[in-house]
Parts: sequence; C-alpha cells; structure tokens
Amino acid sequence: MHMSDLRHDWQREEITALFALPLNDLLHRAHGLHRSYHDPNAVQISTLLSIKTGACPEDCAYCPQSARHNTALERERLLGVGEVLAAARAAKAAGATRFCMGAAWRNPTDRNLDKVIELVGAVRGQGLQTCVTLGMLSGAQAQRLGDAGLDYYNHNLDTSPEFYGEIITTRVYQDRLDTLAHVRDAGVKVCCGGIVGMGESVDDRAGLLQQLANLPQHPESVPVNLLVQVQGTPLYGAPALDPIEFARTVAVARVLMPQSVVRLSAGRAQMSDELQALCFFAGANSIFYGERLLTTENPEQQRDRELFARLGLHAAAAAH
Ligand code: SAM
Ligand code: DTB
Ligand code: SF4
Repeated sequence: MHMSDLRHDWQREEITALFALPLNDLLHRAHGLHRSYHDPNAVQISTLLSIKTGACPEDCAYCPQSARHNTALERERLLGVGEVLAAARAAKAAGATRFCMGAAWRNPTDRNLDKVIELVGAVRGQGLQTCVTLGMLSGAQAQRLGDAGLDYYNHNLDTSPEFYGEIITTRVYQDRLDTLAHVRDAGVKVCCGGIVGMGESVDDRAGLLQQLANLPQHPESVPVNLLVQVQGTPLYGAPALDPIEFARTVAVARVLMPQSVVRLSAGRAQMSDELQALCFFAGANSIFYGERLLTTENPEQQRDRELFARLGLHAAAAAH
C-alpha cells in the first residue's frame, strides 16, 4: 500500500488519459490496485427495496419514478415496518450483508424521517447493515440518521458537472455536494457514484470520477450504474454504451479510488456474464442481489449464483 495511491487532486487530463490507455494496460493497473487493497474473489452483496415508489417531483431524465415522465409505474405510499422487515429477512437469508432502502423523494420531511428511522432500527435489529437513499438532506437530518445508527447514505453525483444540466434541472450539482458533506459530517459512510450510458462523452465519465475522487474523502462505496432504459423516460432510446467502455469506467474508478468498494449496480440484467467477469477483474467488488433493483429488473438469483460459481467468487463477510 502506498499513500500516493490515495489522491484527491486528480486532473481531468490524467483521467481521460487513463480512459485512453490500451485496455490491457488499464486493466493491469486497475487489477493490481484491486489486489493490493481487496480480496479479488470476494464480492459484497446488498439488496435493494423501494420503500416509497413513484410520483417524485424531480425531473431526472433517466428515472422511471419522476412524476414528469409518463411511465407505466404504479405509485406506492411509504411501506410499513412489517413489509420492510419481511424483505430484509429474505435478503439476509439469501446472503445479503446490507439492506438498502430507496424513496422517490426530492428530500424527506421530518415526519418522513421519523418513519425511516424506525425502519432503519428494525433492519439493524436483523443484523444487517443499513443504507438509505432519500434525496437531499439537511445537516440536522443527516445527524438524526447517524444517531439512529445508519451505516451508509446513498446520494449520487450521477454525471459530470458539465453534463448534469442535460439530465436534471430541478436541483443543482452543489445541492448534491452539500448533502454529501452533511452525511460525512454526521459520521455516516458515503455511498456515491453515478450513471453511464446516458449519451455523455468520455470526458463526462472522467468528470464524474474526478468529482468523486477529489471529494475530501473517497466515498466508501461507489456505485457505477449502467442506465436502465425505461419506456416513457426522456433517455429511452439513448445510444447504448460500448460494453468495453463500461468496463473501462469501472477500471478507472478502481484506479482513482483504490480503497473504495466499487459496485456493479444497475444494468447487470442487460449485461453478459463475460462483461460482468471483466468488470470484476477491473475492480468491481459489490453487487445488488435480488430480482428487483428499485422498480426495474435485476438478474435472477439463480443466474447470479451460477455466475459466482463459474467465476469462483464468494460473498464477502460483513465488515465490522
Ligand atoms: N430520490 C432519491 C435521489 O434521487 O437521490 C433516491 C432514489 S434514486 C432512484 C437513486 C439513484 O438511482 C439515482 O441517483 C440514480 O443514480 C439511480 N437510478 C435511477 N434510475 C436509474 C436508471 N433508470 N438507470 C440507472 N440508474 C438509475
Ligand atoms: C444506485 O446507485 N443504484 C441503485 C441505488 N443506488 C439506489 C438504484 C438503481 C435504480 C435503477 C432503476 C430502478 O430500478 O428504478
Ligand atoms: Fe426522484 Fe430520485 Fe428518480 Fe430523481 S432519481 S426522479 S430524485 S426518485
């Protein structure tokens, strides 16, 4: 391990140069770092549950849950403790170590937060790590979640600052950075990444990773989502990203944030086993497991079990 691996001063050109390396050179560098910081055959497993679905006031162009897009999604009110506990127990029995709850809010009200805190306590009681993603938080709200023992807060930067305005107009990049700072200050671990395959340029992918790596502390967890194209969203029909370019994004994330857990997140159902294998070599070491992400499909559990067996991967033990 070298402290010089952990930098927070990445320049955009250095990152685009990594993207432009011959693939074998990039993979060699990424996998070498991966091995020096992680067990290369262990994959952390999280399971997602949408605790409040649809009718979101935000206009994120990728998202099936925005009230502004005409998707087939049925809205649902905030789930109760019983429903959430049943899902958490099933996730634990299937091998998940972390249970992540997502709500389609711009931000939680304080009353919403009371209910989420109750859910966090109940899920923690099952011996699972907890993660929630609820939109923007004030400093006081982040502190309340920290006090409740929440392990992770997911809040993505989604893309580069330059491309951001093409994707979301109802809140700005700085709002996201502010929420991330509140989460950090509250002592909650940060889960922060983005989405690729939205029609962004390689410079935008580099810009997203630059923002993440140059945060005062690297996020402990970095989800790399491949856009799941949902009919009725503005990004439906966007040109598909070259799978090799997706693997390069994972590899560059690994090089920039060697100690972080990089999650191969949304989009796995649309990926070949070979692409996923390449991503695990390039530095991905976490997945969402279970047949559903929030509202869209994830691979069948049987398919993932077979994939792990074929690749000789095992589920990572829960970190203490
Ligand atoms: N509403 C909260 C927010 O936006 O922060 C929390 C839930 S939101 C669905 C969480 C993340 O899911 C988004 O930041 C985005 O990165 C990801 N996401 C949403 N729709 C997606 C899609 N169609 N494909 C890939 N990722 C998606
Ligand atoms: C993240 O980065 N990916 C997850 C999680 N954080 C909340 C969400 C993916 C959502 C994919 C679209 C859907 O299923 O609605
Ligand atoms: Fe709402 Fe989150 Fe979807 Fe944006 S990503 S529309 S904030 S649920």
